[in-house]
Amino acid sequence: MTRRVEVVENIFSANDRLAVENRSRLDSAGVFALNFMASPGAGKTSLIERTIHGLTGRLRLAVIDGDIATSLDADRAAAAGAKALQINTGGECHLDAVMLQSALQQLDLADVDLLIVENVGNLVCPASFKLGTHKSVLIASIPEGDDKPYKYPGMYQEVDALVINKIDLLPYVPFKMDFFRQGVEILNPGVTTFPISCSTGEGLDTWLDWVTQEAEGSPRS
Ligand SMILES: Nc1nc2c(ncn2[C@@H]2O[C@H](COP(=O)(O)OP(=O)(O)O)[C@@H](O)[C@H]2O)c(=O)[nH]1
Ligand SMILES: [Mg+2]
Repeated sequence: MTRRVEVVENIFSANDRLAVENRSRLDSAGVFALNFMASPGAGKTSLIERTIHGLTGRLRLAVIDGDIATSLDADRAAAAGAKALQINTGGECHLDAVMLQSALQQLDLADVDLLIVENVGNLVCPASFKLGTHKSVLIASIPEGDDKPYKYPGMYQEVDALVINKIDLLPYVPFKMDFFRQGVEILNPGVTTFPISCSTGEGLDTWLDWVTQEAEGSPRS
C-alpha cells in the first residue's frame, strides 16, 4: 500500500516539474495559456469557436485539443480561424504535461498571443494533472444539473474561472442556480463566474473582456 502511494506521488511530481517547464516555454514565447476543463458536451469547443470569432483581430489564437480519438474538435477550431493541433490520448482520460510539451514542440509559438487547451471531457482526472497553463477554466452547463459542484469538488475547487454555459436552456431544464452557486462558493469562494450561452451569445462580451485582460496582463519577454 505504501509503495503504491509513493509511485503515485512520483508521477505527480514528475508531471509538476514538466508543467513548470511548459510554463516557462510559454512565458518566454509571450503566450498566455488557458486550460479548458468540463464534462463531455458542456460546450468547450463551442466556447473556443466563440472566443476565436470574438478575438480575431485583437489576439492571435492557437488551440490544442485533447481527445481520446478523432480530430473533430481541432477541425472545428481550425475552421473558426485558429491555428489548431489535436492530441489523441489513446484512451487516457486527461491531458498531462508530457502531452502538452510534445504539442508545444509542434507549434510555432512566435505568432501566438493566446493558447487555449481543450482538455479531455471529464470532471475528475484533468483536475489532478497540471499542464503549465496560466489559468484553468471550468465550463459547467445547465443540462448537467445543479448538483455537480457537490459531486465533483476536486474540479470545482481547482479552477481560476467558472463558465456556466447553456443559460438559454434555463426555462426548460430544472436547475436551481442558487443551489449550484452555493456549492461553488463553499469550494471556491469568489471565483470569477461567467453565465453565458454559446448559442445566443449572451454573456460572451464579459467573457471576452476577461480573456483579453488576462492575456494582456501576462508576462511577455
Ligand atoms: N442550447 C445550447 N446548446 C449548446 C450551447 N453550447 C454548446 N451547445 C451544444 O452542446 C453540444 C456540445 O457542444 P461542444 O462544444 O461540442 O461540447 P464539448 O464536448 O464540451 O466540446 C453541441 O451540440 C452544441 O451545439 C449553448 O449555449 N446552448
Ligand atoms: Mg469538444
